[in-house]
Amino acid sequence: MTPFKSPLFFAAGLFATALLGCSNSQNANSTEEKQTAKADTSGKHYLSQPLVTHIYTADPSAHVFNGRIYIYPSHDTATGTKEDDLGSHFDMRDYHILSMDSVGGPVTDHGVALDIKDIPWAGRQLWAPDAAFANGTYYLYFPVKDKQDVFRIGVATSSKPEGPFKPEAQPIQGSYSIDPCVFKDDNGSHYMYFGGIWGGQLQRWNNNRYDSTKGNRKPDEAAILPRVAKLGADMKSFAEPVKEVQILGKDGKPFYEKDNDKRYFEGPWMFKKDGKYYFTYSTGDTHNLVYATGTSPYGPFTYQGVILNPVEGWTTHHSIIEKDGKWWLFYHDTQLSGKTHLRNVKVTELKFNPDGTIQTITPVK
Ligand code: FUB
Repeated sequence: MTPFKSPLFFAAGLFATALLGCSNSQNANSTEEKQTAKADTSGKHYLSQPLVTHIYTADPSAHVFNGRIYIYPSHDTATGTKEDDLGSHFDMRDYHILSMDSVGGPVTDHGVALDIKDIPWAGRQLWAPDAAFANGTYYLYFPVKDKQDVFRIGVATSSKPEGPFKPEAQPIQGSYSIDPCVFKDDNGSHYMYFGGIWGGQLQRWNNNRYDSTKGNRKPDEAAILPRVAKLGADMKSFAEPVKEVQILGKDGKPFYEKDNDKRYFEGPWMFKKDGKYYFTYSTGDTHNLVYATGTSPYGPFTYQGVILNPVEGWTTHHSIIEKDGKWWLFYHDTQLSGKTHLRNVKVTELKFNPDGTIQTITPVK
């Protein structure tokens, strides 16, 4: 996660849409949130428009449950927390889940699904969540700093996809850092991918041990890798020690930190198409959403290319689902606010070439 000094952040203008018929006006909880709908005077062409405008939302993890699309986003809020290079201004305190029958249809905001005050071990900063369904139960996975200010990943359960969710008393044992993505393979096994560098603290973890003094890697050092662990049948524990996910360049060699237009930063997602595993992620400080492919959920994955060119705002984060024979990319930008920590989720179609490669999308012109 993100320093606030980036050129993209400062360049972001103020633009918004006045007419976004699909949003629900409930639950806006700050003056700033209520003032989001402004006329778009930027002259820019956005590929798509925010899914809701009454609250700020980011990091959309989309799933199809019972034939309906559910989106599990972060709920960005203007709490007034001072900006810093570790992303303290991303000071989110609850989750709202959104849903819609199909892309382009009305979007429902189901209200607060989980509040930080109800998570016994949480300190601050509820970041990008994900969800899964198994055992007749919906599971919400969420990163939050514990009371020692170390990011851990928690789990909460509900009988409904939209919640409300009840959190477990402790984080998942052995979990750390941010951005959980839970993938269900064809054989029913679930895997959690996670990790984010800089504000997400992944650089402090080596061999699953925490060292608060470890800083970011130097340009000629090996790039930090995302992590994976198979989930236990209870969906609340890891069934194995956390492993690194190898990402290789097309030359078969691992990336260095200086390969920052391709190396992993944060925001993992996994999907499977035509028997191939697609591991997708954000390159962070170069603002690309990229993908790598492999033949096992553990990797190694070979870098293939860019899915989404940089959006407005410093962060970029996504998910990919198939619904009714089409593939959809959920992402965010800062169209409504022009502020890097007050984002809005969007969706656009994702297209594949016959050989399985992905057509690069440009989100704003
Ligand atoms: O929303 C907070 C953080 O910003 C997420 O965890 C990252 O992926 C980035 O989008």
